[in-house]
Amino acid sequence: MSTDTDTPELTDGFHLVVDALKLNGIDTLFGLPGIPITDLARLAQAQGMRVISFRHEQHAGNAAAAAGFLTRKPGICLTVSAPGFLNGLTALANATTNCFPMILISGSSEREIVDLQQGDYEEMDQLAIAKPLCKAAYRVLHAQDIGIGIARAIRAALSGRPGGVYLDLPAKLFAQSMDAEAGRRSLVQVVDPAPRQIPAPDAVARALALLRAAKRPLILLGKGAAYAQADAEVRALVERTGIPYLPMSMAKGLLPDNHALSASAARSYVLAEADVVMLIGARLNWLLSHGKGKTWGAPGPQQLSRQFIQLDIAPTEIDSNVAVAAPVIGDIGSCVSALLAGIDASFPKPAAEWLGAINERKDKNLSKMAATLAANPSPMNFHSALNVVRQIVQAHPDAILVNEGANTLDFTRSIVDMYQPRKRLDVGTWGIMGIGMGFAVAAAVTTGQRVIAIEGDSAFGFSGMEVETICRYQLPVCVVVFNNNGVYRGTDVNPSGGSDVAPTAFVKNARYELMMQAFGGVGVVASTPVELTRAMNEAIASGRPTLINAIIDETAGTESGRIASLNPQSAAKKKQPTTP
Ligand code: ADP
Ligand code: TZD
Repeated sequence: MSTDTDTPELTDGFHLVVDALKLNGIDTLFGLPGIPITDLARLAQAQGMRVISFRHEQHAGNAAAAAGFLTRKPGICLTVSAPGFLNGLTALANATTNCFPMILISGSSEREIVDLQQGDYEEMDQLAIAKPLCKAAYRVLHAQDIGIGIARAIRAALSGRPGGVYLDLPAKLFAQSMDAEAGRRSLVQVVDPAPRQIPAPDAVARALALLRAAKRPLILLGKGAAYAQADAEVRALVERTGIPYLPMSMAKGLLPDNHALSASAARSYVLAEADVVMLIGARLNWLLSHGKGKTWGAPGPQQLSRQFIQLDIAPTEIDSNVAVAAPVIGDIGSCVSALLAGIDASFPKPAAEWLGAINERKDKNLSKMAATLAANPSPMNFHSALNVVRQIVQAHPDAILVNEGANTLDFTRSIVDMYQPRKRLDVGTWGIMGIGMGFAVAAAVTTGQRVIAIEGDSAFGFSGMEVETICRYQLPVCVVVFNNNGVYRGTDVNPSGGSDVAPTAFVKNARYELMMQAFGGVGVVASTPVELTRAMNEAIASGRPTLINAIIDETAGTESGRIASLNPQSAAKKKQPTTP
């Protein structure tokens, strides 16, 4: 194409990056501007993309990761060089660990100077640093390669096991200009970025044979199954086979938690007793005690004879911790559909004895739980506060629940039922604090639904400044800070008797609600379940950014919550000092 004056129309690196992202259906950037990407963010907004600016790159990165999980499109995080890149890198590594697709795009400084270590502005060999921490890392040096670079990044993030990809864009690239028509032709619209992977028929037959012979079968649903968006197929598999299932935390709601076949309230029993366990998009990592040990029953013939079926897209995941008798490799949708094709009305239902034993334990545990939830102690404890959240989520099953903390995490996971797929976002595979506000922003921006963030007071602190971001974009996020004055609890004292407080203790009675008020949002204190109910209902009804400072008994909860066994304790400190 040519202009009136016959000078060729030009494009440049800035435009090509935005055009390439838009061509691939990416409509949102999460980031933090600065040299050299300020104009990129500005142009993206000018070109109709949603650009969500954060106060710290880690939260922009967490938002991108959550957006990737929710949408099956890579979430994009845009940062400046060196420190901005490093701030985003934690989120990229976390996304990779969780199998969420995201792309961290960072500007970088002059290659010639960086590589000779001559001391450039924000000098750092970012590509080399990113490589071991993500699924793939690329650098684009020429404007005409931007299309290919972004296509490779999208494919790497989405195909096979999803994960984080780093894309390094040096400052010089953005200003490089080229003929606009040649630029347009250099862009790539990625065709079928997450190809279906059909499992082998013999693998499916092997899995079906094992299931058919099982006496005490169990299905374990992981966040890979939630991510796959094969909701109807997964539900059909559970219901047609009649096999009880356990959801991992982010798979909660894939089938409603009050489903008759949910074995959540009999978790320890089913893990210890099941003879055939079918994992669907879940890894046998620490969250499942690596498939062995006392979680999986007393050592002995029963544990040794347990057999695993594993549906996963990553073949190397199989046998990661214990032997898997029937691997089924493919995408969850294709694997579950293939299994369903082999399950007709003649497929044997699990023994009534097995289902009866599970139901008996469920009933007992659920009535015990109901009694605990009904208590109304003063001050509130985790249970009485979460009883409110449980009812609010039941009344608003569309809302997305973000959850982090230690006790706040563990109790919320077990008390608050989820009713729809992909409505629960939490600390994931690493148990990482700091995902809260980034995930909440992404959930609100990508789904338009109400978001409820249930946050330990320590957990909230990691991303608390992003309440300004929530207010700035007027997002319908209701943050509930479970304020018990410290990391875990607020009761520790300085063992030396010195004037510093204990390492786990915070300022007592902190006014977290004022943080939201500072930026024009609603800030409320709730000391009772009645006050908490009122404040949450108002937040949901208005959709206004709200922070509820929920006052929790500072003696409630335990150190490290339910994973205290992973917390080494000094034996030496328990000994009496020896006299010289
Ligand atoms: P959880 O923490 O819920 O147990 P994990 O993150 O440990 O779940 O496991 C998720 C698994 O799902 C990973 O092994 C990953 O390879 C797999 N996975 C992710 N997406 C898909 C998909 N679309 N199809 C098949 N497997 C998938
Ligand atoms: N830093 C990071 C990035 N992740 C972590 N998981 C931790 C530190 C260690 N940690 C936990 O594992 S939970 C937690 C920390 C600091 C906070 C617990 O306190 P809380 O929750 O106030 O958020 P509860 O509900 O009061 O226990």
